[in-house]
Order: sequence, then structure tokens, then C-alpha cells
Amino acid sequence: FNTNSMKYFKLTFVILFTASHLFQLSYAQSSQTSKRSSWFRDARVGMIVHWGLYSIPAGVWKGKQIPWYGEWIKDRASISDTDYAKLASRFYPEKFNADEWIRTAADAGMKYFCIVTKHHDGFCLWNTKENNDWNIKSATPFKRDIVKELSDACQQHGIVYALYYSSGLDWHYPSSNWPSYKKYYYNQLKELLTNYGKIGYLWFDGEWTTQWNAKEAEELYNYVRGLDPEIMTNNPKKKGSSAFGDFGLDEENYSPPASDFKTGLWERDRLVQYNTWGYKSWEPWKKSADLIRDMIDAASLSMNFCLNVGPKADGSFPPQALAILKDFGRWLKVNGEAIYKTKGFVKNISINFDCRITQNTSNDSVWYVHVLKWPETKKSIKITTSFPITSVAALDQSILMK
Ligand code: JFZ
Repeated sequence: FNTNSMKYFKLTFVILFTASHLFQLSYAQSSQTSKRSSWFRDARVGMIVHWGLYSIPAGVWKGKQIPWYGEWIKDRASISDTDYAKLASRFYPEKFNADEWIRTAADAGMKYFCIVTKHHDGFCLWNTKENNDWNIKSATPFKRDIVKELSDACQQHGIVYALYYSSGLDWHYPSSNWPSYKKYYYNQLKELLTNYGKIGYLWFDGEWTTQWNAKEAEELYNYVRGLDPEIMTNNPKKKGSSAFGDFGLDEENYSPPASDFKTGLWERDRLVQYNTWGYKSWEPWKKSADLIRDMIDAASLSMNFCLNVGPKADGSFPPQALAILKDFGRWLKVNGEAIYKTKGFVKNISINFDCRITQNTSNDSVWYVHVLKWPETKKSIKITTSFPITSVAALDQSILMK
């Protein structure tokens, strides 16, 4: 090398590095305002469903209540591969009706619907060609392609369809053999992104596993955007961050600090039962009012709110979940204007009460004040603004939250 070629080499290297860095940044930044994410920013409310073989034991194994997430029961109760595989031959959800599920979601005010296509147990809810012994078609007597039926129903009801996929963690396909696993899961993602209609976002999971790293995550993101340039994904490097990919997740039990929500797009996920995403027969249920307050708080931080429901093994929604969904529907029917197509982080308004404020995205001069707990009779709510208010109106006279 003479000094000239050395300089040239170094310079080339620096330029390439900067370029790829800028490329990622422009992806991340553009998603906050781009047309690609407009459905996500407008929607504000969605639903995610964890449903699979783990819904059969529903949190109980050999007569014992197994703590923690129901979808983790194979791990938490140390169930052998053989015993777990036996669940597949029992999976026959005779009450499953995609149209009914999506109608229920739409009536509850949900604008998007995410299905767990493959959780950590590796079992696939669609007819994959990549896995011949461990999918709904090959391993269960049910045989119907659930991912397809839900896709059709979402299209029918005008609901955005989204997919969760455990990319980093698979107890069935040994991800310890990374090159082989990678080929396998890349092919599966291609199936999911080509055969199931328009997909709003892909939710990756399992980024804490040993084989996972930043390079794999970036490659994955570019691969998926290559298959569908319009798609959004959560951050495949770290779920609880919006620094990469298109949005970050504020998952129950794993909330990032509130200051993080100021940049990037976010989805807050909350559970209808405590400590489980998959249905558990014995886990207590939350109150609708608390979940609705969570949703309002999310909207006031410009975040989406996604409600998780775990259907029963027979394909029906538990009655407690249906009651919560009904409350969401009733509330959003009256107050939806203050949630959908709004933004948060409203400045220049202060209130002497426990309130959250949202602002109409298409009309900046409309604000919504959400009173989380209605004041006792004699107290009054004082709103102070740095600008004159021309009119004040209530969206609702009767109050659901007691
Ligand atoms: C993961 C899954 O393990 C869980 O079963 C569920 O599907 C949920 C949506 O995602 O749960 C985790 C696990 C680890 C973290 C967050 C969520 N984490 O370390 O931030």
C-alpha cells in the first residue's frame, strides 16, 4: 500500500458505514410521519390474540396450577416434547369462527387485529410448507388454515391484519443450529408475507436469545421490507425501544421508562387477565375501567393501545373477555372521537385534576380532556390554557367508569 491508496481505502470504508447508518436512520425516522405508518397512527386501538396448543392445558398441568404466562407452560411445567406433541392431536376448536372473532373485535372498536402465528413452542397456525410435522394442517385433526381464515375476515370487516411471529425463540426447531433455523424462518416469513393478503405489521419476538444479535436484526428488517416495502415491524433488536424498526412495544411487565415514549412510534400492550397472554382457567380478570384508563393514558402519550385476549381451546372467547370487549365497544362508540386519529403530548393546557389530554390530528384547534376520575359534586375542574377557548362540549353525559 502507498499512503494514497490507504487514504482512499479508509475514506471508502467511512462512507459506506455512514451510508448504511443513514439508511437505517431514515427508515426509523420516516416511519413516524410516513404514509406507510398512517394506518397505525390513525388506528390507536387494536387487539392481539395468543392462541395455540397451550390453550388446551390453560395454565394447569397434571392437576397443578402453573404460574406465569400460559403460553410458556411447556417450559414452566417442564413438559416433554412427546407429551406436548400429544396436545396437537387434541386440538379441534369446533367453535372457531374467524368472522365472529373479527366482528367481535370490530364491535369493540378495534381497528387492527394481530394473531400469534407461531409462538415459542414453534407450532404454526398456518399451513406451512416449511414444517411438516408441527403445524395446524399436518399435526391436528382440525386442519384448517387459521391465519388464512382470519386474513379473509379482516378484509371483510375493514380491519388491518397484523402478525406476531417468534423469530428468535423456537423450542421445536433447534435455533441453536442458526444457519439452518435462519433458512427455515426466512422461508416461513416469505409464506406469511405473500399468501395472506395485506399485512399491517409484523411483530418479532425472542430477541433476548443467544443467537440473536443486532446484525441479524438489521438483516431481518431489510429482508422483510424487501418482501413488502409497505409493512411495519416492531424493533427486532429490542422490543421495548423504538430506536430501530418502526415502533417500540410497551408490554405489560416490561414497560420502558415513560420518557422513552417521546420519540418514535409505540404500541402499549395490556392483558385482560393478569400474568398471561394465552388463556388460563384460574387467572383473575382485570376490570374494564382500568383497561380503558390505560388506553386513554396511551393515547395521551401518542401511543397505540393493543388489548390481548386468549381464546379458549374450543375457539370461543371466554365470557369475561367478551364482557371487557363489550365495554370497550360501548365506551369507544361514544368517546372514540377523542382516541382515534388523535395525538398526545399536548402542551399549553393545564388542569387541576387527574386528566389526560389528546388533540385532533387533522384539526389542531380541537382538544379532548379525559377526566379519569369524575370529581365529587362540589369540586370543579379548572382548565388553564395559554390561548382563548371558544367552546366546550362533553362527548358523553353518562359515565361508564365508576
Ligand atoms: C414475550 C413472550 O415470551 C410472551 O409469551 C408473549 O408472547 C409476549 C407478547 O412476548 O414476552 C416477553 C419476554 C421478554 C420481554 C418482553 C416480553 N423482555 O425481556 O422485554
